[in-house]
Amino acid sequence: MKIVTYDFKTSADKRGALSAVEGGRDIPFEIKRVYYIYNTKPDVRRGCHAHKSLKQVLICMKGSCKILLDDGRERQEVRMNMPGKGLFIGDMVWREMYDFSPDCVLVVLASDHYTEDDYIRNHDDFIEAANQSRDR
Ligand code: T46
Repeated sequence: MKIVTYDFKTSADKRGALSAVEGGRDIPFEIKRVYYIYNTKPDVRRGCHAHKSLKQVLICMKGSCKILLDDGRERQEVRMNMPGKGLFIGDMVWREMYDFSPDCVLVVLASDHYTEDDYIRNHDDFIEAANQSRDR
């Protein structure tokens, strides 16, 4: 599985750092929703689902966490700890987020509004759907 990441334009000087993310330029979809995950408790695992059509870019604004990506054939772990970097997660990719540092703030840019209908929350159902979409 090819892991796609983006390095956002970052300006750092003696005052600190500023990273910029521009819709229509830096993100491969129109951003329709932004949400953020924070105050995560120790030893929790979030995500554990795939999306039928949603595409997202995850940015770890503060702290660190790990993301497991599973396309039904391969699984890869990505460590997130740089606010100037984005991780693309396409449709039909199972994701799990874990090992959150207590200060972790994970911002997500999403290609569509929230709807529970887009989630596949059972891993066996995901494998079946991933195999079917590959056979098509
Ligand atoms: C994803 C990973 C990276 C909303 O009301 N609006 C929203 O936009 C979202 C994302 C969630 N919610 C509600 C639904 C649940 O009652 O917030 C609650 C927690 O959501 P969930 O358990 O799905 O959160 P995570 O961290 O397991 O997964 C989230 C996203 O849902 C998911 O799309 O890819 O972050």
